[in-house]
Amino acid sequence: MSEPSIFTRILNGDIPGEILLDTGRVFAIRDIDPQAPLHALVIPKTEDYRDVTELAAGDPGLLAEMVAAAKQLASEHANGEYRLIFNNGASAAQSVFHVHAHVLGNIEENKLVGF
Ligand code: DGP
Repeated sequence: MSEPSIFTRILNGDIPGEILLDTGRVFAIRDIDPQAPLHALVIPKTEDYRDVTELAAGDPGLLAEMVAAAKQLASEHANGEYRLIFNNGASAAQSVFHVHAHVLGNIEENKLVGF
């Protein structure tokens, strides 16, 4: 068994983190290095999928649950609009290989981050 991911350790309460949402199969935390007033990470509880390509092939329903969670976060913490980013692979800026979506909201005009 490999070590639990940093996100699983936050979910389990082993390291601190602000859990914003828990829908059963999906949870959300605030990003430690926010790039917008709302910057959350939506994460499936399973670590079976490294990235969104694997998730879309293996469990598209779970991917749809992630999108629904992103919308809920944007409604609760922003004006309902949101930017959704999946980094896929180290050369595409992915650093945690437990699939997650970045949800950004309330982005100031001309402050679009490039990650
Ligand atoms: P990515 O580069 O797409 O794999 O995104 C990983 C994100 O995870 C990155 O934006 C920072 C965030 N992150 C890493 N470690 C922690 C942590 O310990 N706590 C929280 N809240 N976020 C973390």
